[in-house]
Amino acid sequence: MEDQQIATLLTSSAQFTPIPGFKITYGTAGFRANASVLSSTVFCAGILAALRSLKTGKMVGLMITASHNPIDDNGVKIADPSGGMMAQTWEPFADALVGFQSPEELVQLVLEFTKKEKISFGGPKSAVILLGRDTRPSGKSLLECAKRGIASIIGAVAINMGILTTPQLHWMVRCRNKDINASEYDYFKQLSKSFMSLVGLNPLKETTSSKPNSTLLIDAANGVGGEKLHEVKKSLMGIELQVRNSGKEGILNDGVGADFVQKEKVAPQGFGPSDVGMRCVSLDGDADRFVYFRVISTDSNKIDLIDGDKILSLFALFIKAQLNILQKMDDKGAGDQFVTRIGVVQTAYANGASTDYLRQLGLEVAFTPTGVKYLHEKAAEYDIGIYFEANGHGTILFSDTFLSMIEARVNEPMFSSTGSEYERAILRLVAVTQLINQAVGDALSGLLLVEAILQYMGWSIETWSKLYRDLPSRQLKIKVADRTAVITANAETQVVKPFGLQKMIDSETAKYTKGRCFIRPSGTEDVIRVYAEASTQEAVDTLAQSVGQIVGDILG
Ligand code: G16
Repeated sequence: MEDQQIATLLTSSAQFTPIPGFKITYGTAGFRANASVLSSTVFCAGILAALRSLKTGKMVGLMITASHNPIDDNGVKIADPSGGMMAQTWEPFADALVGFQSPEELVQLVLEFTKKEKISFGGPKSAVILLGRDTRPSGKSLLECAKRGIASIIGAVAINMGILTTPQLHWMVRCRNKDINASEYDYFKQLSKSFMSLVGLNPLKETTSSKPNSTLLIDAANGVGGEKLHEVKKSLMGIELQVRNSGKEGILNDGVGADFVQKEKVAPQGFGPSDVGMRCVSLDGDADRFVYFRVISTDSNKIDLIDGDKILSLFALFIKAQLNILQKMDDKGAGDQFVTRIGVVQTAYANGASTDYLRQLGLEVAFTPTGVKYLHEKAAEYDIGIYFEANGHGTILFSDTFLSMIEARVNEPMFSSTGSEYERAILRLVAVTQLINQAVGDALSGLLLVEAILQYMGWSIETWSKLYRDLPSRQLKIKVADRTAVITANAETQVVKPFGLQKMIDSETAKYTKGRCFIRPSGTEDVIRVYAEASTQEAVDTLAQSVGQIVGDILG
């Protein structure tokens, strides 16, 4: 068997040797680069996915996307059987594999790794990989490269799920490994069913004056989210989704989308002064992130941004409110205490005001480096873990213990689904566990949860926005000769290398009231990112500019 496997790998890899000198690593969210140089990388990712499936004995996912990056870029990432990101312990092998210089070297890398990981070829279980891609023009041909990589592992099976959002693919992998039906139809059905049941459990408001506007304007970044939202819309009631930038109006992520709106803090194309007073949301290119905004000026594109930190705060408030109802009833002898450890997870990009607010709510706040793979892992340590990056990437995780606890309550003989506020609080939590995508951040399910909660609270977008006041902040991207020259520590808040750079950043930051500033190499774009906060917008703009200048001077 091994001889046959070696021969297959030698033949297939001979057609995919990497471009000499091209270096790529498994970054914040998989491999990403200009699509024209990715064939060999995606071929290797196919092999990697097949090996991962053989190792775990379960289905894995392979998604072709570069999410928020420009249209000419593309990328590939692997979803583990849980639906989460590939185990980080496999990243060094992934990096070595894509750097192979000859078919013989690739075979050697695969043999060494499979020996170390005790993966055997030709065993009773074969590898199964679910494939998905977003709407990028390069996606179709890159998917073929992935299939060729998968076919290089004898017996591995690729199932093409077609054009999907990234979270849809992660969700499908998670569900199928639990023997739950997971077609695209099932995904849409679950979203609409859980949304409608959540909204149906809202307290009846006596007046209509506090009801939020039922129309939501959506910027779909000219990406895959647009066409999927048209499907979601078909089965929803009580909310009107008006989708713009759904693909034909412009270029993917160009002046549109969550990344643009969050970084530039202006309305995306297709939105403007005529939208003043409306609640708006912006997705990114593969619909795994979302931020809300409202246009605030009748003569400019200025917006009030409601970012991932405020989405996190809204989710945390709602969940806490439900748990409070349960605990109050438990205190009156309604059953065992609900002992629930809630944790929220943020990154250094979280606005300082949001962290203060969450702590005032009595929540435990943890920090990790940028990248869903880190936040997700941390959030999974709690009974209820809510994680969000300021850029709108996040979700809520519920532990198995918590899920069994609420399930047990629902199954109590006296439980009535039309009953008390206690019972309705339980059912709301059940609906949230079904609506939110627990595999990964998902703009479609996330925005429906926001909408349901705003209806529950009877809040307008302004009320939500006023939960706390963001400290003025600014983000910049600096092009440098080699971004890997920057090494950071302490959840990316301190530069360790180049030596001396952190001292310069510190002395610049010290000049500003409430100043905070850090830099880090992006894991998805070829840039160094600068983030700054200070007490006024003017001050923070100057701070970011001067640190950007220092970075440019030192790193060239
Ligand atoms: C990806 C990751 C996010 C990360 C973002 C930016 O998002 O999934 O966790 O925040 O990249 O990363 P970096 O600052 O390293 O470039 P997406 O939406 O592009 O997949």
